[in-house]
Amino acid sequence: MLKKSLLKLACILLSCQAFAQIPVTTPKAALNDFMAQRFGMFIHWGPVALRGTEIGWSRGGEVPTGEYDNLYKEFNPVLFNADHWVKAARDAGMKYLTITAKHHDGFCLWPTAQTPYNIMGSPFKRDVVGELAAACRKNGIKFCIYFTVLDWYDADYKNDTHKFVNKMKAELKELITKYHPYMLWFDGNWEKPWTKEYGEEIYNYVKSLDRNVVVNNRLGKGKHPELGNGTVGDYATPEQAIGALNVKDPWESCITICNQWAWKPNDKMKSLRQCIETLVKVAGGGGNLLFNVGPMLDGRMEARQVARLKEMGQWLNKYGESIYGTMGGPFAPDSAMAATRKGNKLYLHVFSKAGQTIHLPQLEHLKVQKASFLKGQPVSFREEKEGIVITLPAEKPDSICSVIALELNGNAETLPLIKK
Ligand code: FHN
Repeated sequence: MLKKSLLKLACILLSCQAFAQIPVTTPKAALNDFMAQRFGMFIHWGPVALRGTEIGWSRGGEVPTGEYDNLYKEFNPVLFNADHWVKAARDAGMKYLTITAKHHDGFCLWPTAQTPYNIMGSPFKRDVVGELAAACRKNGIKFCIYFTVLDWYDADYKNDTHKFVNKMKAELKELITKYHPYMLWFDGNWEKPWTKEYGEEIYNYVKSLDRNVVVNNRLGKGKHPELGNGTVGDYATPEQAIGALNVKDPWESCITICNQWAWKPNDKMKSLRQCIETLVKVAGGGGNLLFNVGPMLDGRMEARQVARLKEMGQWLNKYGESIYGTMGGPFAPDSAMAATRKGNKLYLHVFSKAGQTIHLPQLEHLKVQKASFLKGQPVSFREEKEGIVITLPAEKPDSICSVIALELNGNAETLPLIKK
C-alpha cells in the first residue's frame, strides 16, 4: 500500500516539475569532472588553411568572399591522421580535445544532411569530426565540439533566423547523437540576430538530447569572462587571457599557442616558459586552459607546435599532481608564483622570477607540517607571527616552474581566499 502511494507521489512530483518548466541544467558532478580535467586542446581548422589566414574573419578581407567560399573544392588534407592529433594532445598532458566542427564561415567538418557546404563536398570526403571522436575514444581523451551560432555563409542567419535556428537544432542533433561530445563550445553570440531567448532555446534543446554534456557560456548575450546577467551556459570563457581567481564559478581560458587561431605560416609561437606559466596561472586561478593549435592545409600539425606541446607534457608528467583535480588559490597567481591545493597539500608553483625567499601570510586555522619540492628535496621554512617564510636553495629543480608541496595539518581546500 505504502509503495503504491509513494509511486503515485513520485509521479505527481515529476509531472509538477515538468509543468513548472524548472530549467534543466548540467549536473554539478559533470561540471566538477570537467573542471578536474584542467587542460584541453582547441583546434581551429578548415579549408581556410589553404590560404593560411584567419578562419572566418579573413572571408571578404584578405580572402575575397567568392574565393573563400570555394576553397572547400580544393580542400584535400591527405596527411590528416586523427590518431596523430590525439597523440599530440595526450603527449601534452591534455585531457580533452575541442574541434571547430563549424566556425563562422559556415563550413561543416562532418557529413551533415543540413547543408551541402560540408566536408563531403570537398575532394577529401572524410568525416573529420567522426574520425577525431573515434580517435579520442580510443586514446582516453574526452571529445568536445566547437559550434558557432554566428554563420556568415548561410543567408538564413540574418534573413530568417527562426528557420536558421531550426537548422542549427538539426545539426546539433546529428553532432550529439552521432559523436556524443563531452562538452559543447558555442561561439559567436555577439551579433544582432542572436538573442538570449535563442540561446535558452538551444541550451534546453541540447539538454533534452544529453543532460550531461557540459556547455560553455556563449549561448546567451552575457560577457565571456564571467557568469552573470545574460549568461546561458555552464562555465565562463575568458579569451586570450588568464581568468581572474575564482574557485566558486567554473571557468576556462582559451588561448592560442601562436597568434592566430587557424594555421598561419611562420606565425609567432609562445615560448615554453610562456606556455607553462600560462597553464600554471590558469590552474592557480581555479580554471581550465583550452590551448589552441591550428593544423596545416595538408592535415598535419606543425612539428614545432607538437614539440612545444610535448615539452609541456614532460613538465606535467613530473608535476601534474599539482594541476589536475586541484582547487585554485588560496592566493591569486602573480609574476612570482601560483598556488593550488588538494586535500592536505598546498602546492606553490614558483617561477624563476621569485627570489630566494617566499613570504606567505598566515594560513588561517592551518599550520605547515612539512615542506619539500614535489618529488624532491625538503625545503626550509619557518612560521612567524606575520606568516610563513620559505627559503629556497640556489639550485631549483626546474628552470621555469618549480613546485613546492606544503603538507598542512588539515584540508587546504577549506582555506578562504587569502590576499598575499
Ligand atoms: O571569432 C572567434 C574566433 O575566431 C575564435 O574562434 C575565438 C575562440 O574563442 N572565438 C571568437 C572570438 O571571440
